[in-house]
Amino acid sequence: MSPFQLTRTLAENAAGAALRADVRHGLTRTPKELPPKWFYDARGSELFEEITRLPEYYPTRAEREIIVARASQVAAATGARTLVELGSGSSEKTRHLIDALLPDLAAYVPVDVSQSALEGAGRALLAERPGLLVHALVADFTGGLTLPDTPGPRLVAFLGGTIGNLPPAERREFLRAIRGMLAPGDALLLGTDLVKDEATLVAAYDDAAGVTAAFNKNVLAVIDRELGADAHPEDFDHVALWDREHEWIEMRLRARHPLTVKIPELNLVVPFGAGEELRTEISAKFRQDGVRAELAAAGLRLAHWWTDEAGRFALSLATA
Ligand code: AVJ
Repeated sequence: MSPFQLTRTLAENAAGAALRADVRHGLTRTPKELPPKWFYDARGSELFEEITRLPEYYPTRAEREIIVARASQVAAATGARTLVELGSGSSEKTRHLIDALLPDLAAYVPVDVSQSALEGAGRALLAERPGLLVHALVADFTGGLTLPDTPGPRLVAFLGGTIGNLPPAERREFLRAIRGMLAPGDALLLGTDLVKDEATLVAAYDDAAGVTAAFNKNVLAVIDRELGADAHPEDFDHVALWDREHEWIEMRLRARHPLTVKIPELNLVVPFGAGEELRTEISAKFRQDGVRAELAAAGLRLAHWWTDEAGRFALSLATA
């Protein structure tokens, strides 16, 4: 058996159909809204990698610090033989986890919607870790997953704070779906960004170099390319704000003047008033009590809570 396998549970055209549905729904409602997953074409993924290196964007460095410090404790607590990573992207932080789980680790199962990201990361990893089975899944994991038949116990990792992109009701559903994938003795490793002072949070989503602004506007380029639309990035301003009631960051695109966006593939003309905003992302920030309660509501028990030295970000280990 080849040490690299790839299973696609996402139809080639599923992404296209989902984009059309999201754009039609999100741009014909008030207020206008698009889900953040459409940022991540090749250019958007590159811009996100650039964001993770910005001085203002602390979450990636903070989470890496925790993983490096705690990987051996994760290994001891879980004894995992299969590591499943949801939204694996470049798998960069996961390497530390994999190295701590070896030699018991039999399989690494990265799950992502991007086949190219999976192939690149999977092959790079294999070159360095011969003997490890990498079974990549091209899948949309938001509705739960059928996992390949690899040895337990399993550790499911969902890192980066990406769970914060889901509004509370979707988070509930998502955690329940993860719970449904776990057998007794399996565990979830969850990364969450933490509530902190507003200036630090806003700067992380509105950097001085304008990389996050370019990332935000990239969703317009995706719509233009995929749906033949005529949105112009220069007609919009990047907005990042802290919603203190919901304790989340919102990113928006604000029309600089009255304009229309034509979307021929949807037979749609979308008017924007001057200053009208399109919400493109929420990124929720958490507290320990909230994480514990959300896990418990899904039938998961918080077993470990680790933060970086500065207390900016948390890694939770939960058991089924
Ligand atoms: C990768 C989803 C965790 O919400 O902080 C970075 C994406 N958006 N800058 C986040 C993002 C703007 C990021 N996540």
